[in-house]
Amino acid sequence: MNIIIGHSNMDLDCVGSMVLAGYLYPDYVVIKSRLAHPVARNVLNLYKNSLNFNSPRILKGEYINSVVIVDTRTTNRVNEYFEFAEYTINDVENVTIFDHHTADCCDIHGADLHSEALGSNVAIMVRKLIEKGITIDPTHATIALTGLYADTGSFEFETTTSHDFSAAGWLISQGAQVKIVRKLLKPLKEEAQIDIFHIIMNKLEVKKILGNYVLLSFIELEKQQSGINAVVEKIMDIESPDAFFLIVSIKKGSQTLIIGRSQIERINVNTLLKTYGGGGHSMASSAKIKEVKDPSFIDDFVWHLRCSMIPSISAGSLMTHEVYTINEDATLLDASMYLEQIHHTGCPVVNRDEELVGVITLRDISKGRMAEQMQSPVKSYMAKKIETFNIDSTVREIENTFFSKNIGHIPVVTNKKVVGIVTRQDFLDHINGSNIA
Ligand SMILES: [Mn+2]
Repeated sequence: MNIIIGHSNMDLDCVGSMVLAGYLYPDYVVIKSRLAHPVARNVLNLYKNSLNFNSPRILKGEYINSVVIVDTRTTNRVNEYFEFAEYTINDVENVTIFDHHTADCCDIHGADLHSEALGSNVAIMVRKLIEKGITIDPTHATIALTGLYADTGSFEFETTTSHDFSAAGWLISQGAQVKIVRKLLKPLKEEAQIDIFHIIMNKLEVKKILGNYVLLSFIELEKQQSGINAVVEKIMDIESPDAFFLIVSIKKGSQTLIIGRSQIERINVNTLLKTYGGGGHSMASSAKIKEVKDPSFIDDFVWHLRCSMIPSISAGSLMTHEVYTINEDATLLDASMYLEQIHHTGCPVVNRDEELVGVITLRDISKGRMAEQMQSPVKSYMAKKIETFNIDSTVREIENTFFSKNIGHIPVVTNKKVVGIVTRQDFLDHINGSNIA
């Protein structure tokens, strides 16, 4: 027998990839995991008739010749499928893998690995279908597109590539319906999810860890609840932290679940949760600890983050060190000539002790010119209430300032002295990635 499998606890991208693998290997039997994410389960139920997914039970006593694996490359995520077989994945002769978890190490020996760092695994499958000139059924295109949306966060995750967009285009050309995708993705349908949402929100803790804005929540449940991932997504949407960790202590089966989400490349939740035996993506990962933790665990966990996280970029690393300042007693005429000489539209003003006292701009000077006051000192026309950063101001604080205030450059101050300046352009260069230290 030849089979197609995904990973345990199938998600939408996994289901979509399995469906598409069925077109690449039409005579293979698709085997489903016993576990599926709630949103994936909805899709499995709704499309039961057009999905020919089989239980792993049918493998009992069968000899498996070839296996196609999608959306994972690790043994422990496929072991479940071999429960009924008398051997493991590493005993199978022909293994072909299509997987986008390029950061994971492939421990399935001798496998033919098709690995591409795309936002969704579905996009890898679509590329293979296009190469082979295979067309697909509109319903299957919709299911695949749903997986693609899920794993790219509707194209908003940083891992999204141009191939994900192209693959989405191709799926739509095959008849995929975006309006159905939207319905299938919609989280928080069930009352229980809304309850959990409120429990998590009530326990939300905000921590600034090495300049990163991290949210944490520790909750205790009697038994495992489905649909928590969707709740986590919702909270990411609403709160928009750099990262969010939900710790769920579950009495029944004595276990603790840690779910991690990140929206910036610097915080790799997959690496951070590896310590607890976790697995997943750099942006979404989870770990299961086989004991019930009490709320004090959150302190241990924060300590772990403090030791392992990459510090956020701060004003100190973004700023331009060379700063032109002018003395508060200089005249407006001096200041106008000085600004022209340094090609700036404004600069910080300092007192005799080199301490920052204000900012003077060409606009302030022109007010003085209109009042024929060009011999007046800078200090009588400068802005005295000014925005400043300190060396440790985080990118998030810098972003907030540039988003909310119409200011082009902001002095960085240590002990009242100007040590640098962060300009709008410095910030734009940073978010474009050209200035990431
Ligand atoms: Mn995936």
